[in-house]
Amino acid sequence: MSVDFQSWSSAHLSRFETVLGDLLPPGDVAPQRLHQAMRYAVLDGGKRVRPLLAFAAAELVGAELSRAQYAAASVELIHAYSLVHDDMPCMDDDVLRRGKPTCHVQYDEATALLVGDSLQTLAFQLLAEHRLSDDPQRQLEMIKLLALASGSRGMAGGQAIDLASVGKSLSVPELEFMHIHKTGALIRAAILLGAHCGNATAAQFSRLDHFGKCVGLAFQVVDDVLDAEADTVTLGKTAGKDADNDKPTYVTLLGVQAARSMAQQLHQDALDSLVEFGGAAQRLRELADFIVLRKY
Ligand code: GRG
Repeated sequence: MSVDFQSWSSAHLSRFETVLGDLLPPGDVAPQRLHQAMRYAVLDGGKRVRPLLAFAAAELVGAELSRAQYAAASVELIHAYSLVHDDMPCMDDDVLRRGKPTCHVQYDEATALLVGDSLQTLAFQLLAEHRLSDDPQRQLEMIKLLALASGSRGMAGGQAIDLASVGKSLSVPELEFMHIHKTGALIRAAILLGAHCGNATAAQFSRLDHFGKCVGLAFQVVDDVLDAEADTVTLGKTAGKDADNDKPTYVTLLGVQAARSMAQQLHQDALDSLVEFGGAAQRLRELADFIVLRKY
């Protein structure tokens, strides 16, 4: 590994910002307001954890960056759409996201709805129109993978359970089911899509799949702890929302200490699944560390 994690991620993030800017419709092209709002929702914000996971998985299996960038962008566009819709009054009703006013506050509700719709379809357009694999069948699998991870059997389904669980007490397995879908599915998809851009073997896929499941759930457990413990300025979104909304979380169910221990256990399981990759999986290890140790 010739460069440290900080330099590796900074280089990727700065290049990726340009890629996203080029892939999004220009703000001066009609319908201008919608295109400007799409750019507002996607550009210049967020930790970009999912794209970094896609790049790390792609590099691990020798995929070309020129292909992996579309896989990374497709996942980030789905993620951005989910945040825009989640913040709307009909869902979480929030005013702050990524340190700035939420999309419906900055624009209006109808525009925010269309922003989410348009980002979602753009994500699939990218996977369909760029060559991501030499094997067309594999590329179709990628489209299906993202669809399953985003839809009612993935993120949107997890969101539906989340909305229905307000004011209710869930068991730990029920909470886990919700979070594996709402948050975990897209994180897992980012890793697998990155790996699909190269020539990962079935055994490698299975290890990466397990890694993705562990870090996906760990991400949410840490998110629950941060929502309870961090402040709004650090998070760039309203802190304490889960308690305010009377939502079951790992913190309300288990307490902060047990939630932290659970995140540590998932972290260890994630690292264990990378052992056979040796040093080649260093970036994924570092991203797992970031996900669990992050402060925002
Ligand atoms: C509306 C279909 C639909 C789904 C929404 C992602 C989601 C589902 C809701 C977001 C609410 C939330 C706080 C989820 C918990 C974990 C999560 C996805 C946090 C946000 O992701 P980060 O921290 O955000 O990666 P940035 O801004 O860094 O990209």
